[in-house]
Amino acid sequence: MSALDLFAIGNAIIDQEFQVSDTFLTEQNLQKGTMQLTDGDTQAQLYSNLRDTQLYKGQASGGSAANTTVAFAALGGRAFYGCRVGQGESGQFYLDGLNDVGIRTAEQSICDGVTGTCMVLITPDTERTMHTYLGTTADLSVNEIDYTALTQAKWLYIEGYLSTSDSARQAVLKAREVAKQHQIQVAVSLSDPAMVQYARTGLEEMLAEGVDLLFCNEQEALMFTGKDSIDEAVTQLLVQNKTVVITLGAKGALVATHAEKIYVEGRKVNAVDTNGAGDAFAGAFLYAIKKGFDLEQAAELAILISSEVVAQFGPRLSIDKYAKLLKTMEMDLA
Ligand code: 26A
Repeated sequence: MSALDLFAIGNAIIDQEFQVSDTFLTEQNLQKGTMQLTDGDTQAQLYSNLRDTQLYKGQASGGSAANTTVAFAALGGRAFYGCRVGQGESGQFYLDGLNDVGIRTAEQSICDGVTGTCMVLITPDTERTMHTYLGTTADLSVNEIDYTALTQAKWLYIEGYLSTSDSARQAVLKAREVAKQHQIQVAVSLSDPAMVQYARTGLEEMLAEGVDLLFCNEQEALMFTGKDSIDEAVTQLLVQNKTVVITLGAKGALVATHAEKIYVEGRKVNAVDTNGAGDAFAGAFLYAIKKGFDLEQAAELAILISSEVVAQFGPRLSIDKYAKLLKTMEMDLA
């Protein structure tokens, strides 16, 4: 039996969350709903403006694939996170956030440089705008990945966000090679419309001949395929990928394979912050698959967990909440 259910590779980023006004975004030349990459000095200036004028909601470990892995582990899965953090307090805070949920990390994850930081700005319409300084995670490479641990996993999960970094892409390509040799299933998330727009070649390289499970949202699916409708986009994505899962925000999700297309409705919640909803969705979906749920049930669990993420601040739920929600669903199924 595999000792690990999931080996994920992704950026290590600490989120600083603020509730901001629309005017603030305009003043700072930030485009709502986007993720923008920046340098350390520019981010420090923005942080100082934020602290002076906007409402600080706190610090949380983020990083898209890490949020996914946390949901997966908190639901009961055995997981490993391959990442790169800086030495010192921030890096330790970041790894502790993973290890506390039982996620294993490699010693070689701690490197020179500073841990990545993301300013997550939440406007009153619950939309999130991100301003990311990658720091040392930009240099994530084959050296930080424990490929021996990977051989013990059933699934490899890769975030599309890695597509901008040459060294991270090399790490991903090697991981895919190992996955192929060991019959490990592969899941990839397209991560962000900005990646589809600006790092398409890198994404295509990471997707290679297709994957077992592809996660994306509506906008990413349309942009990536160049199609006008979700139906056409799905057909195109299924040419190379076995299962495609498209999140549709409040409308729910669509799961498609060559054999079937399943729409699962969203749940009505009092939304306050959409940050990390897609990440939690992927983690819960993967966990449900591992647990033997069918695709529809997997989407239902994923929607249940991600709708709770939307109803609170920050990309992760308190740890005991994931398993409680799973129990509720299992009781409904019984
Ligand atoms: C390469 N970039 C820009 C990123 C990210 C990122 N995760 C990986 N790579 N920029 C922001 N995030 C994370 O996305 C989560 C929400 O989906 C943030 O840390 C946030 O927790």
